[in-house]
Amino acid sequence: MIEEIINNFNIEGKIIKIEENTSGNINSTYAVTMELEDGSFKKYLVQKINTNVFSEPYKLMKNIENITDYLEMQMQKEGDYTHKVLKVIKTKNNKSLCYIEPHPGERQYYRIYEYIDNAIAYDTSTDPNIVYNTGKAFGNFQRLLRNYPIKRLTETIKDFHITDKRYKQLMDDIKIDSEGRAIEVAPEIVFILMREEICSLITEELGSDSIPLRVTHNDTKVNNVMMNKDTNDYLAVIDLDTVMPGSMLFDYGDGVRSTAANAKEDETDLSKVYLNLELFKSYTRGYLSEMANYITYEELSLMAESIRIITLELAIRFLNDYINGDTYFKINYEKHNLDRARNQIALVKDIENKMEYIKHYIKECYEEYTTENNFVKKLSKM
Ligand code: GN1
Ligand code: MG
Repeated sequence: MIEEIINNFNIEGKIIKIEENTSGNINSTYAVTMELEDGSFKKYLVQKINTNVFSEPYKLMKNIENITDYLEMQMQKEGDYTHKVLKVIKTKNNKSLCYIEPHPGERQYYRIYEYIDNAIAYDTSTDPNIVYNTGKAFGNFQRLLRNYPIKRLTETIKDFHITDKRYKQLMDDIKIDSEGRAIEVAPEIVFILMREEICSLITEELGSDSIPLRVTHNDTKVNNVMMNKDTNDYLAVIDLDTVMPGSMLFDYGDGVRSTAANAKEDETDLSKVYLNLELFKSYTRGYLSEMANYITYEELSLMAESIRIITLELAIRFLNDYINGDTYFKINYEKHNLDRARNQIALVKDIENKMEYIKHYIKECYEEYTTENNFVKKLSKM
């Protein structure tokens, strides 16, 4: 099947290897190696878009093409030839996607990216340098896109990080309890109920001057940055499906949640699940080294809370998917989503215990990276 798909694209050579990459929770990804006529090899990334999650794949690809073109232009302007941008390969009919119909009425959409050579994506990392560079990569991404006209972007998933809506959805689905699983997760439900008020802290003001809509990535996990294998500098930000208007707070918070957690998202030994403060500091430094001069006072003051809010949001989403019978995230075993939810709840608890330290460090780091004018203006309000 992959062969049939490749044939539709503007790609030379013959397939010699197909490897599945199983790290994503949504799309299916394959690395394909082609042998060219001169005997050299070229690799590509083939992805099947999950249309359950992304219902308008062509609009999604338009976003990606717009963003990658713009990023490339900005990087050239800045003379940055070290870092890379994802490159979309077009079909022979000059389309960004090809679709096949393996069964009548079932359309599958595929896209292809050029493979980024000499790169590696980590699922977790305990190396402060890698974490710093991950924060820098996402900070750089936002900085380069800060003047992009966001009206040109489609919302690929409606209300993606509207945490209070996620909360409400969970509460509605608990009432329906289609799988009869609610009783089993009563303690988790209570934990979330007790935090209702933080769910709207960011979204209430989202879109105003104080928490402006920006071009955001919305899935700033450590494995969504390709790192240079030799130097551990970042090479490129990937997984651009959820790039859309949003708040920098969710990107920053999710970056810390994902890179500074001591264990994987589905670790079941909860004694291993905590926020590693060294890594939190590295991520924050990387991020603010790019973005300190561009954030508002309100954004700055909510950065610490954003880590807690997005982690709670993930707990809500995983638990909701468990309650609904696991229809959204890919699972490897029956209680996978429940384990993920419990893991995220453990992380929220630890973040809460460390909140004062987190707040203090963000302020200190901001002072270090911002220019004097911004600094005086914003800190005088704190
Ligand atoms: C999904 O597919 P992946 O792993 O990049 C999800 C994110 C979650 C993440 C949790 C479109 O991302 O929002 O934070 O799982 N993506 C979508 O691991 O829902
Ligand atoms: Mg991903």
